[in-house]
Amino acid sequence: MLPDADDAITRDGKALILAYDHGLEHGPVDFEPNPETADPEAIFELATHDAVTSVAVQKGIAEAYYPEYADEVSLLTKLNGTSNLWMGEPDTALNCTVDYAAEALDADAIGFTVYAGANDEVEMAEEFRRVQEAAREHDLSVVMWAYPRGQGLKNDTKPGVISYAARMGLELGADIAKVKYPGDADAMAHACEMSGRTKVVMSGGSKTDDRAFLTTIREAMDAGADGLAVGRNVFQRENPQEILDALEAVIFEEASVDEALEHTGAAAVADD
Ligand code: FBP
Repeated sequence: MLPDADDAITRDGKALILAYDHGLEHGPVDFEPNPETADPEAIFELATHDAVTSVAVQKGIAEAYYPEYADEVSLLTKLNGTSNLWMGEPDTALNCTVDYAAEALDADAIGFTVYAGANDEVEMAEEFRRVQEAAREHDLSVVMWAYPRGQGLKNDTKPGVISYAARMGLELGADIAKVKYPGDADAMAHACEMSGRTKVVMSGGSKTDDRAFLTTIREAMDAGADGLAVGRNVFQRENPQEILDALEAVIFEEASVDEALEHTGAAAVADD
C-alpha cells in the first residue's frame, strides 16, 4: 500500500465500513428483519453517523442515492459481486469500472472481492491487478474482500486460512483487507501480523446479540485489527443508531464491552 492511501475512508487510522451490498449478494431476504432498510436512503442516513468512515454499495445504489450525501459520507464503491442465485463455483462479476467509480460516482474508494481457492482465482486476481493499478491512478483507496472460498476449502474461517487471506491483501496491494473473524484473538493477531502495512478489518457476519457482537469486535481490535466492515449486525437491529454509538466507543474510543453496552438497551436489561 501507499502511505496514507486509505485516509479518505479512515478516522484516526481506523475504519468502520457500513456494508450494504446485501441486496445483490444475499437478496431482499436480508431486509426482512427491518423492512425499512430495503430503502437505501435509510442506510445513507445511518452512514452520516460519526462512527461510519465509509458506506460500501454497488454502482446502481451509488448512482441513485449518493449525490445527496456526497458532502457527508465517504463512498466505497464495490466493483464486483454476485447474486445468491448463482449456483456455480464462487465467482464474481465486475459490475463497475474504476474510471466510472472515480469519475461518474465520485467514489473515495473501491472494494473488490477475491475468492482465493476458487476455480477462477487466477482470473479474479488478474482483474484485481487491473483494478488496483487503476485505483492508484485515481487516488482511490483499495479494499479487498479477502474471502477464501471454493470446493477445496471446507472451513473458510480456519486461522491459517484467515491469515492467508490477510496476507494476500498485502501481497496484491490492497490498502485494507476485509476478513472473517478466525474464532479467537490469537488467530486474529496472527492475521493482522501477516497483513503487514495493509490494514485489516473484520467482517461483521450474521446478526448476533449486542454483547456477543461487541465482545468479538473488542477482541479483534485488541488483537490489532483496524476496524470493522459491517452490514447485518447494524441494519438488522431494531435500533441501528444505538449499535453505531456502541461501535464508535469500541473502535475509536477504546471502550470496554460493558462501557459500550451503555449505548444499547442490552446493558439495562442485564442490570435488571
Ligand atoms: P455482513 O456484516 O452483513 O456480514 O456484511 C459484510 C459482507 O461482506 C457484505 O459486504 C456482503 O454482502 C456479505 O458480507 C457477504 O457475506 P457472505 O458472502 O459471507 O454471505
